[in-house]
Amino acid sequence: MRQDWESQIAEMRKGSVRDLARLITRVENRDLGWLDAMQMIYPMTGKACVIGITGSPGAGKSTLTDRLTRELSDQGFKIGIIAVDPSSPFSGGALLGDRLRMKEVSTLDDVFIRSMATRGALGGLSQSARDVVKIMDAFGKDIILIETVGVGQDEVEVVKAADMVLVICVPGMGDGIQAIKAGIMEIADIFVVNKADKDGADQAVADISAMLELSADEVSSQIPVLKTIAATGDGVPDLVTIMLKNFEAGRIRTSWQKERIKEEILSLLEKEVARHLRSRWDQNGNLDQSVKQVIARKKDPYSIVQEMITLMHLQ
Ligand SMILES: Nc1nc2c(ncn2[C@@H]2O[C@H](COP(=O)(O)OP(=O)(O)OP(=O)(O)O)[C@@H](O)[C@H]2O)c(=O)[nH]1
Ligand SMILES: [Mg+2]
Repeated sequence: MRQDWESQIAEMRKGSVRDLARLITRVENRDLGWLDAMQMIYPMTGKACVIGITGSPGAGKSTLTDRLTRELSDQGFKIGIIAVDPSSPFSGGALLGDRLRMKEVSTLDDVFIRSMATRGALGGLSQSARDVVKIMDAFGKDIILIETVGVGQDEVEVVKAADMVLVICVPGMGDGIQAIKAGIMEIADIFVVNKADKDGADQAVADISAMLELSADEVSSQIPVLKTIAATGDGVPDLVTIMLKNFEAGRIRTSWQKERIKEEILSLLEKEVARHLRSRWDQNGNLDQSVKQVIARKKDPYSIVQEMITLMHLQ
């Protein structure tokens, strides 16, 4: 089993896109030995810059991601894209839309796109995104763009995996900047007012700038607010320049690092312990047994949990 992972990782490192895709799938599925595989991959990571792109539905995130990819690709960067799809795995509509919009960039050399459904991720969405980031990093991607709608808590967690976060707004939102979750505004490193071809773009820039000035801390008042027309590519080169400058200046979220790693270890542990317990219980029939006892009112769920905790020497 270990050998199997090892050879796939070696092929991936040699540049096999097929093995890259399969590795991601196997890790997402939590195939046997996935933790070992990630252990092997981890030392190969740490090079890629991760950029979160978020904002309200339809703000133009995919279109902008496409433009950014082309621009960065032209400059010689190898790009990975993670598109977090807000729809359920069953509808797949938006997924198809994103695929179509990103079709052009997907044919570029050195661009690899991976879609991810909000629901159904075995290890949780944010952990899945973190795993995929690491695998793409080990593959040799320089920049990894993560597109996600900034609506749910899960999605907010996903962008927290990024070193830099772009929040995409559109004109005419007025107070509607609040349409984006408050938590998202706080993690923005760059604000982008997209669809600047529409009325009210300058007003939107002014609103956001005013909001940033209101917040007392110095960092917020230095956050850039840019206009783009993703549909035509206007403003995208300037955005790229600022993004690259931020990276060079080391203005990335190292402040989060500690929290992020702590959270990652805890959530991995939580999920893995639960998964192991569940599969062991499924196999030895203890869970079924306990359920029957509860139905017969011989036991209650609380004492069953208490017994398990004692058994695991957690208490
Ligand atoms: N007028 C105008 N339309 C734009 C611009 N950028 C994107 N659009 C259009 O806005 C619509 C939504 O664009 P997407 O890129 O799919 O937006 P999104 O934020 O990825 O959407 P979701 O992923 O569904 O939340 C599309 O019809 C785009 O063609 C722009 O700069 N100006
Ligand atoms: Mg999209």
